[in-house]
Amino acid sequence: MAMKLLYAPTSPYVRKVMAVAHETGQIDFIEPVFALANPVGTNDELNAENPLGKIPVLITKDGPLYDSLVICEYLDARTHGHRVFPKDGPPRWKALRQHALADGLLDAALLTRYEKVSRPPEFQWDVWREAQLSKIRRALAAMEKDLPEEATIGAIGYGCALGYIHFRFSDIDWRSAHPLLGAWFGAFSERPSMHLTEPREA
Ligand SMILES: N[C@@H](CCC(=O)N[C@@H](CS)C(=O)NCC(=O)O)C(=O)O
Repeated sequence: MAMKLLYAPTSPYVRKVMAVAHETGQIDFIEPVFALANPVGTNDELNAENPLGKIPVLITKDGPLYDSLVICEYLDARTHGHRVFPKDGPPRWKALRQHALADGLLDAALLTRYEKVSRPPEFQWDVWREAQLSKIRRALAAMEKDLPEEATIGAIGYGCALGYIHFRFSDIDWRSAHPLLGAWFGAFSERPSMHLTEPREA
């Protein structure tokens, strides 16, 4: 039976879940249901499933699951197909570290975007924005030196984070500064799990 996924087509965290559903052969079990998630808005239906008011949320027979990493691990645990979380040892910690780096980049990118689109101009603070952009720049430099070799949760995290920078921060020319990462991203974006989940405006 299909599970509802509270989602938006622009969310990079949702994309990660969808990509894992593709990679693990479970996309047909996911029923995406649009949910408006806004840090200064209220969506009572979303809040009832996730008190934090954030997407993605996967509605399973055992109740709602959040956040994106938990949902990805849930999907990974129940697949009989390709797994994206290495079972143990150094490959597991490498993949989880890479995922954390990519997710941290996304957190900084979302905070930067919310500062611009959700906060009234008189409350915006350049120092804040610049500090978040510095995190993004440092993360990109670290990613250039730590490229994933397999299609792990780390690689999917990288793909979704770089895809979001491409989508929302096209003024950041990270590809010239980080050519190896750019080449890696170009090749990884060819995977069906990536090109079938590219972000688009709702
Ligand atoms: N750590 C969470 C982050 C999820 C998140 O921030 N999602 C955004 C949409 S891209 C959201 O729901 N924002 C609404 C809010 O911050 O209240 C996860 O990995 O699922």
